[in-house]
Amino acid sequence: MTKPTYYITTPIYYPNDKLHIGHAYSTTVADTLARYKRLKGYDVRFLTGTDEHGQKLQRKAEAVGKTPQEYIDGIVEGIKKLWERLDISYDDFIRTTESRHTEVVQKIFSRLLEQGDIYLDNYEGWYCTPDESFWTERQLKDGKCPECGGDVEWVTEQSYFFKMGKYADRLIQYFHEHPDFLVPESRKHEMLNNFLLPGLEDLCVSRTTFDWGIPVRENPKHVIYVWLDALTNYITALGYLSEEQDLEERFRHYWPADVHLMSKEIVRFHSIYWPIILMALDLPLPKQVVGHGWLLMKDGKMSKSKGNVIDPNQLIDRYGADALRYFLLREISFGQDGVFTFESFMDRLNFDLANDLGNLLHRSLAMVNKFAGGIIPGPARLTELEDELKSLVLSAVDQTEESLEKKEFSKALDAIWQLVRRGNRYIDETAPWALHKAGDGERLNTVLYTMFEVLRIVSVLIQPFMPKTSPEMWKQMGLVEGEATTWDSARQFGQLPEGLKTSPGDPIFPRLDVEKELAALGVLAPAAAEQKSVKSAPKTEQASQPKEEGAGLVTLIDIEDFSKVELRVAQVVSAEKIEKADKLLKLQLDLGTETRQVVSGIAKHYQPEQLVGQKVILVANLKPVKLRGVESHGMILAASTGDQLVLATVSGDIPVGAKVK
Ligand code: ME8
Repeated sequence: MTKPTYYITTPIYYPNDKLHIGHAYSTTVADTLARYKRLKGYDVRFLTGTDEHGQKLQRKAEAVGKTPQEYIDGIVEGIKKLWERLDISYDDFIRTTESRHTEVVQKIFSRLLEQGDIYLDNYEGWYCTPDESFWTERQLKDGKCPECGGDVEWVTEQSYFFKMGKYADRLIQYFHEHPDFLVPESRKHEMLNNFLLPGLEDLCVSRTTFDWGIPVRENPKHVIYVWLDALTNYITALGYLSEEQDLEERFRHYWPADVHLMSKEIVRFHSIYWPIILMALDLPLPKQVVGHGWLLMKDGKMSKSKGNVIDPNQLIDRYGADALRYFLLREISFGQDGVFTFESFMDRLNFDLANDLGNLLHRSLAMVNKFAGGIIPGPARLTELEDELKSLVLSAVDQTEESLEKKEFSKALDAIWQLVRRGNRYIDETAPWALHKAGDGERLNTVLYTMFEVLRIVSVLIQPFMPKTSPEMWKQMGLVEGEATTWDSARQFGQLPEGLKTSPGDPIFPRLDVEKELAALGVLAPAAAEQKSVKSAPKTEQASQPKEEGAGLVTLIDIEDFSKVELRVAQVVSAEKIEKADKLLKLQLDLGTETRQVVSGIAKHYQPEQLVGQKVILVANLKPVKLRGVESHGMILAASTGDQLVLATVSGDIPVGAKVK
């Protein structure tokens, strides 16, 4: 049986500088999808590359006294190295200066010229060099480029133009007939309302004011302007119009693309100009264009001039590729903008990776070593507890797949982490040390086996996200790749072979001292970090001193203290009473990127069914605690006086996960 194909692309990045974590984000997302589809049995083609022409690059190279090609070659080497370090499993890396691209772009241009889609005219308008974009007077914002806010130049020159308007109606119809063509939905409305429906202007596709580009064969003083050159990489890399028959066949095999991935600022080029170019070439359109959000810093978008650019290499050097991949995929709600802070990065590493996953592996290894000579025993009789775990496994696999299909990476990881956390609780509940002491060997064997079976299933499910961690876990568990590590094996509880000889290694994710790390990364000066840790010592003592309510003593805090508290809007998905705790309710809250369990002392004031659907305010960064044996991760806010208590709820149309400030 032939495998279904899956062709996924990232943008081809400008090699004018080293790439930052924003670029790493797009590429990691594409890689995760490519890996997932491969595991699901698809014939995957994953393309990335570099967009090497244009005035910006030419100027940059001149500024450092190099030829454009010399300059670019150095940067591209660094980009390829970065992708290798980040375990990006691309099948092809296209460079637009390669002849397999330039020659085909010339053929495409000639064909479009011949069939009258491209014509020669004069151009006058505002041009933004960094963005390689033309703007009309009306589109400028305070005389500056509306995209990057930079200076624009008035340009008058002879140019070739593409008749975009000719295909606009067909494209509008295509948008309507293919509701999944452009996601998220909001970007579709923006494209229709801002560009397609008001009427498309023809697109300038050649320039004469610089020569670092692909010459127009019919008129070589023109070079092909960057978007026609850049977008066509998605077909030239496959072998479109190649004279080699197997390459042309490869093109027919994989085209149309399943997903073109990028962030929102270039959605216009991919969802309007690119489909129109394809229509003019009589080629099928890509199945989906996906425009994700931006990774921002606290002070806005990353930019060299602000000096807030984060080099992914710096994080990989210190924490490994999987830590960075996990953070990017887990922290950002796909499609929306997300803010990178070192603090949130450290928190994810400490809580999710060290405390949850790392801990589950290492305590399991330590126990099998202590109680079973390092050999994973076979299970005896399974009890209700193991049956419950089995059904959680199935729902975790379902949810992971469903979320990956919808590109909801954070939700997929949340589903896997529910299993990781349940695994840790299983150990607490079954207390293998007590079983050992009591000499209950049968039950102990079942528990030890089950712990490792959960670990095996987790290791299988995290493969697309964290490709180095899975094999490392297998190594320490004594599992050979291919043996109970296929994607489908995650659904089959009990596949872990008995008698595996474990070999514990270093902790997969050691716990970090946040302040030391921040100092090492240059976020905090070392002296300040030291002072901070000294100062923070008595804090717990202070906190433990009882404070009298209403005693009239108000502690003043500054805005920095307040900003440590992360308040978010969360929606109650379910609520239930907790046995033998008449004041407590157990709530499941939807935070957009994850589901949180919170125990709240409101049972005397609210019936569970009253709460479902309410949008409440959650203190999201409280350390998890157990209340009457039930884990609570966060606290919801309420106003109270005497016997009265009213929950702080949010009215109005605000999405879950929104910050309360
Ligand atoms: O636009 N957050 O190249 P480029 C998230 N050559 N993603 C980000 C990001 C951020 N802060 N910054 C960059 C180009 N990206 C053209 C593309 S395609 C035919 C030609 C990612 O080097 C994101 O995917 O400016 C964005 O679309 C891309 O890098 C822009 O890369």
